[in-house]
Amino acid sequence: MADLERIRLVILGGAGVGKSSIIKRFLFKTYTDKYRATVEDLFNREYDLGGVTLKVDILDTSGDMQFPAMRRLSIATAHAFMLVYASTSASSFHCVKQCFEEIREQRADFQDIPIVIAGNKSDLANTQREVRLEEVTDWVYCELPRLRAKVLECSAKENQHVSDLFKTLLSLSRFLPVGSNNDGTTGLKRRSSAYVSATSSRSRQSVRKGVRPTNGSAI
Ligand SMILES: Nc1nc2c(ncn2[C@@H]2O[C@H](COP(=O)(O)OP(=O)(O)O)[C@@H](O)[C@H]2O)c(=O)[nH]1
Ligand SMILES: [Mg+2]
Repeated sequence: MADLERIRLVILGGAGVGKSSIIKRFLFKTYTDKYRATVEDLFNREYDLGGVTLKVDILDTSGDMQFPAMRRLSIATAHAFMLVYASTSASSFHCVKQCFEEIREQRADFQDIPIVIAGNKSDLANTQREVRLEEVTDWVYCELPRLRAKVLECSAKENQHVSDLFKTLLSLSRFLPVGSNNDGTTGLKRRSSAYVSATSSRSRQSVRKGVRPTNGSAI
């Protein structure tokens, strides 16, 4: 029987930055311009990594602070985070910094947790940009140099770099070969410490099961 690995990705960031759109683009290849606020949604997918079944849970969160208990639980149980801002909104980058502070406060192992910072709405950046990519990379690499973190710009609307966000998270989590990221880590080597500490946690949210990829290579 194949070995089973499990990873829980938690998506955080301000309201309206495109967290749900990124997930829907990635899992269901759909996109809508309509906005519907999220409370919390859990999706899951399984991938066959050649003898190892990788179960990926993706937790979509609300962008506001109305549900502090849910938020604390989501941070406590994450193996990896995607922090999303919109390149068109300076305040949304500020919100990402706040999310990171929450992670730092709650997780003693924060330096070991894979984090991808996603600058969404890059399709609007030519005309409406408020956050420069260098500003974000400076923040990550100067202020938080030892973190397992990467920054990527993306567009859920135009499907740019959306799957790269998830590939990078799994690479940083050591589940996929890092390939061109060239950061010295190697693939399928070991779990993050966060993985071990949260393995037995159970989700209390409603679960929407994603369709199992037939070729196991959607990521
Ligand atoms: N132009 C543009 N709009 C986007 C993009 N991603 C999401 N949106 C829009 O931004 C709004 C908020 O998206 P949503 O995914 O619900 O944000 P969330 O609150 O972070 O989950 C919606 O109207 C989306 O259609 C994108 O990449 N480009
Ligand atoms: Mg949402």
